Amino acid sequence: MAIVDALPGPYSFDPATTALIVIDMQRDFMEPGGFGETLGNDVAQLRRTIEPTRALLAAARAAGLTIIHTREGHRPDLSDCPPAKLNRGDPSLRIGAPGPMGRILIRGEPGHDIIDELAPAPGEPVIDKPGKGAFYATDLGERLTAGGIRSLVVTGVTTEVCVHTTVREANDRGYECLVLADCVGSYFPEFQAAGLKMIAAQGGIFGWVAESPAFIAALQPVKEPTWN
Ligand code: C5J
Repeated sequence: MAIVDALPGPYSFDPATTALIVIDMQRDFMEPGGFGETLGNDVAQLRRTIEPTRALLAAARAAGLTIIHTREGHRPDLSDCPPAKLNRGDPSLRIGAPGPMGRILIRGEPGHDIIDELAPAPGEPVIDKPGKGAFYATDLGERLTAGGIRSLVVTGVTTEVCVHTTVREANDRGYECLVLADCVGSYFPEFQAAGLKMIAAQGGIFGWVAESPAFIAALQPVKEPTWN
């Protein structure tokens, strides 16, 4: 077992049964003109996560860790986007409207894809999800079960929305989750701080929190890669 210095205490994991999940590092959230900005957010707040996540991906690939990427988005006919989501808030461009990077949050459009810096490597699964959580209406759970995965290292954006929802879903399903603080980002610094605190509070009510260099230092090569 590898051990990471984390909050609320040491996080133990077996690299052979651990997956790195990179949540929604898409242009629509990370770059000007996308969904995040249409909601009035400053995308610059998220960009500090890119370099640490790039280093993390390189280390995880070198160790043979299972790596899974997710993207939030919808079918072109919006049949998987509930009206409650479509009509929520007061964005300058709604989901499905044409923007500078194509239709907002629609699968197949440039804005929906993962930023070039963190592009998935060949063979790394990309899970398309219509909701905030990566388990809802996807085959993530089945894939993890098939791969014998029991621990999840979670990164991505945004901390209090899709990262939190996924960690909560995973926690209820029995996964041991480690969230890497420098590799998750929020448009709101106060939500970033509170979101991380909420995970590790009460003895790790949802999981553990650590910095990516501590995780990388603890990472050992997977002897027998599971399924990617
Ligand atoms: C949001 C996400 N914030 N990936 N999505 O709408 O967190």
